[in-house]
Amino acid sequence: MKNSNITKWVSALSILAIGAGCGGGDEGAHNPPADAGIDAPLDAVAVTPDAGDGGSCGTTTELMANGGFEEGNATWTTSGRVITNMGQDGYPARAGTFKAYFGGFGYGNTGTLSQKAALPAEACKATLSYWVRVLSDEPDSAGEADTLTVQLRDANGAVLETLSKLSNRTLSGSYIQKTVDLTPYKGKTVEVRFVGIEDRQTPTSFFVDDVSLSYTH
Ligand SMILES: [Ca+2]
Repeated sequence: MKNSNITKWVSALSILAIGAGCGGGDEGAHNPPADAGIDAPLDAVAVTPDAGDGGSCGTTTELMANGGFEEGNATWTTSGRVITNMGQDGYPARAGTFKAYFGGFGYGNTGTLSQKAALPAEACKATLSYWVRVLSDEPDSAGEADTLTVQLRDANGAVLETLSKLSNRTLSGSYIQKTVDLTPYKGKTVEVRFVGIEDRQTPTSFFVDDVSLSYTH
């Protein structure tokens, strides 16, 4: 292939990548459309930014309330001991003094934490993010003995998708950020639910802080 052709292809793909933007709103909106046809003349593939369902993506709105847990249990539905300010010395919150703390008991128990939010249909992108730290005394041979599952449920509580599964096999000495694209669920009321389960012995601690569910429009 001649270098000039490569240049044209790269240019065409760059235009597509910019044009796809947030306007498409669907999962994978940041990838060029599969049917765009890179053989098309350059004049034909120029895409207007934010084409599609129209909204610009300039404003971000936070839907989670008390996502950093500093107001204690307010706005969250919980079972078990989850939201706490204990353990600040060795296991501090990522920010402030409160966090969600699953497990750490070393005996069989389950803790849950959930909050619902309505994702507007006009959103051009919706994103869930949270920070998590996992410490465990489980030996390397233990397999996934203790788990923290992040579920997306509908307004009636039915599971739509398991977004993430952490365990004593996914340790992190400091808080790390997890991000999930929830744009495909725009127009729906969803529930984000964390479920921490420990088996009968040997503790694993899952710390969660700064949960955010936001959309741009
Ligand atoms: Ca906090």
